[in-house]
Amino acid sequence: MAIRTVLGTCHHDCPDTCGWEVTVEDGRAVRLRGNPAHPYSKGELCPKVNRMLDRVYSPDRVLTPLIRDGEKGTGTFRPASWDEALHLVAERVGAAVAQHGGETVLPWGDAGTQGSLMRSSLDRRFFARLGASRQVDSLCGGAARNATTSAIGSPLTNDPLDVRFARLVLLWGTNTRLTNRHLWPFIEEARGNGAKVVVVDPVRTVTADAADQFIQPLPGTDVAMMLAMMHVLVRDGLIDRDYLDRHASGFDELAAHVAEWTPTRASAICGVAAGTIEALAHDYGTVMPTFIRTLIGAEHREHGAQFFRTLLCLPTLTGAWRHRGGGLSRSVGSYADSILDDSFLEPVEAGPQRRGISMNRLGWALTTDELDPPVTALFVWNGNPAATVPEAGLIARGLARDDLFTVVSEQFVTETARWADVILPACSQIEQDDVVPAWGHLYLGYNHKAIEPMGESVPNTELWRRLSKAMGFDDPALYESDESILERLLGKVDAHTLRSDAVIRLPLPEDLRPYADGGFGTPSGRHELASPGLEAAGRDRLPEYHDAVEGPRGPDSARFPLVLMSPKIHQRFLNTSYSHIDAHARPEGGAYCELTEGDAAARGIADGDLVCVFNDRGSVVVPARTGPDVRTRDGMVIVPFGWSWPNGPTVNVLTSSTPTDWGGGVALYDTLVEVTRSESGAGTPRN
Ligand SMILES: Nc1nc2c(c(=O)[nH]1)N[C@H]1C(S)=C(S)[C@@H](COP(=O)(O)OP(=O)(O)OC[C@H]3O[C@@H](n4cnc5c(=O)[nH]c(N)nc54)[C@H](O)[C@@H]3O)O[C@H]1N2
Ligand SMILES: Nc1nc2c(c(=O)[nH]1)N[C@H]1C(S)=C(S)[C@@H](COP(=O)(O)OP(=O)(O)OC[C@H]3O[C@@H](n4cnc5c(=O)[nH]c(N)nc54)[C@H](O)[C@@H]3O)O[C@H]1N2
Ligand code: SF4
Ligand SMILES: [Mo]
Repeated sequence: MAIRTVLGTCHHDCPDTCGWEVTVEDGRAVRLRGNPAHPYSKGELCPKVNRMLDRVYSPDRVLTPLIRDGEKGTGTFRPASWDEALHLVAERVGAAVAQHGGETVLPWGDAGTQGSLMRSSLDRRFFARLGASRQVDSLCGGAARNATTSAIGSPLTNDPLDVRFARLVLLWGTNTRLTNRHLWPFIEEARGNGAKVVVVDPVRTVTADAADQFIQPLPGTDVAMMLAMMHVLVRDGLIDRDYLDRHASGFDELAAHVAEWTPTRASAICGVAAGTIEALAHDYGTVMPTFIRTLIGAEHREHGAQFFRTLLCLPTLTGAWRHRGGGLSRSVGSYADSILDDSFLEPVEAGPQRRGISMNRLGWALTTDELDPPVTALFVWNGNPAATVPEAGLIARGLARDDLFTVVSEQFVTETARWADVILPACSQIEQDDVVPAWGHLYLGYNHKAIEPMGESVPNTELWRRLSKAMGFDDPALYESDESILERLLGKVDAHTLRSDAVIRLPLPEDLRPYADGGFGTPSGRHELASPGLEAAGRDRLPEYHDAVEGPRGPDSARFPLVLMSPKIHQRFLNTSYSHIDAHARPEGGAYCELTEGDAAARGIADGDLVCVFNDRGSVVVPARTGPDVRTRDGMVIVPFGWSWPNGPTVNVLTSSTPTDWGGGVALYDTLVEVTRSESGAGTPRN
């Protein structure tokens, strides 16, 4: 029997980018476990990926091309050969382009795999050659990156692993123990050395349960709390004058502004006691070093950019950037971006720029009559937008259009693939080579193919090559090999060690404190606390609190008085991935609506009752969860994100697609709903 061990790297859209090893016996993967030599994940994976082989060998895998063989959306398909499927795609897409022009084609791809080759490479050239519309904006990360770059001139922040040197850790809008679980041991290490861990989150998460202190503001109100913290820091002289003099500007203006923001004023907005805000500010201003960790959650808000911009002021006021274990850390993907330069994959645009369509407004794009040309051909890969993008009811209505031709590259018949005209089978990560940058640490992973592609599935790069050929395109750049792309991508790293160990640290200093001695990326090199640049761009010159329109004080709050939080909360799902696999879905127990006893009693709802959660966009019907230990607070309900066909309702039929304040992101957590008891029936999208 031939037994091999193959090193690889997890591809999921997760900050941890763990290293794994696959044991292969006679060509079949029999075991997948953590690579103990990986310096960050240290041999541990997670409850999702520990069982990934169930997914690889699932009887539900799509293993041949499938062509629709019934009404759209019914999930009725027949197997076909690649030749037949590609021929159909070329014919239908060719006709759409001939009738409407290339921009009638809309690409929609996300981070279902984070590998550089499979996430986004030849697709860019393929769609440029087609003259397709460009996919713009981001469901994840874009708002925070824009905000950080606008505020301090660069997307870069501190190495998350430096949290181990901290004495005060603020986990602000991140659910570390669930979403970034391999960082938790580094936080425990800090704790072992005496650090205090504070969680700030509107939801009492599993991370909050493990913290020394939990602060639960009303959703979307953190900026008021941060302004009041700055009020206390300035009032009580807990600031680093020397750092401010040398590396910031606009301090006096900011100080005058926050003088108005007493903890009492902020408390009335954020629902956190004034004394709690005072004490937190005191801790922040006196303990050293203080490390703020944040990720994605708080960007999904109407004022998501303002959150990041304001938070970044705190370490500048106290000079916390100076210290190892101080400062602020969010996604660190931009470090890898600057080292794996993939700009060679961007084709030079001939002629006028192709129009951009926001990936966050897919429902609008598929149903509006404002677009000329209309979208009549859609390609989806690396994502499940019918379940993961807000206004899912509108998306379903768009996908149902007879005059829309939809191609989905997938491993499974997802909620989105169910609407396809053609499904093309995609490899799983253990069936393909790739290099995988991380956004939760500074290591780069290599993924060696462990088994041959299952059935007729292909890696995404091969998909784009086949589509190019079917369309009759002859530019050689469309057919560049994986080896050639990898060689160009890896020019600045030790590719030999990367391949042999499957992990290397990015070539960056061990002690990475980007702003220890100033050096902000602004034109002045200073952190412009009062920002002329932002003002010129039509943004607030100073950090400001704004109510959300779709928030508790917005115009619709009388009809829909409850804020809906729809966070990732499941141990066994990764966004919607795995939610359709029974072995993962069953232990998660089903979707639900969690609400406080007060909000439940006011509506005559008891624990376990079936309830309808609704707004003008749609509704879902799920059991209520209530009791003394709920994770929410009055005025806020939780319906978890992650469920999708066939095991659960898509919460995104309810969520808002309002863009975030400075663009690029989407405010899906600023959504208002009402909840009533429901005697029966399934929810319906109203769009
Ligand atoms: N098990 C599991 N792990 C995952 C995922 C998964 O689906 N399942 N998804 C992965 C992906 S794609 C991502 S982007 C990361 C995300 O990682 P995180 O950003 O850590 O996770 P989120 O749940 O998006 O948001 C974190 C927290 O932000 C809180 N939040 C929302 N609004 C506000 C606010 O206004 N103020 C404050 N203070 N907090 C707020 C939410 O309640 C939530 O608990 O997780 C990754 N890891
Ligand atoms: N209500 C609500 N909505 C949210 C969020 C939330 O917290 N609440 N979170 C948002 C966030 S942060 C994110 S990142 C998005 C995630 O949204 P999506 O990216 O749409 O997430 P997934 O459901 O994980 O879909 C990934 C798909 O890619 C497929 N895939 C994996 N590998 C490959 C491959 O190699 N090739 C191809 N062709 N396909 C592959 C998988 O089978 C899977 O179906 O959702 C967002 N939507
Ligand atoms: S999903 Fe995240 S935590 Fe799980 S193995 Fe992959 S990278 Fe690690
Ligand atoms: Mo994400």
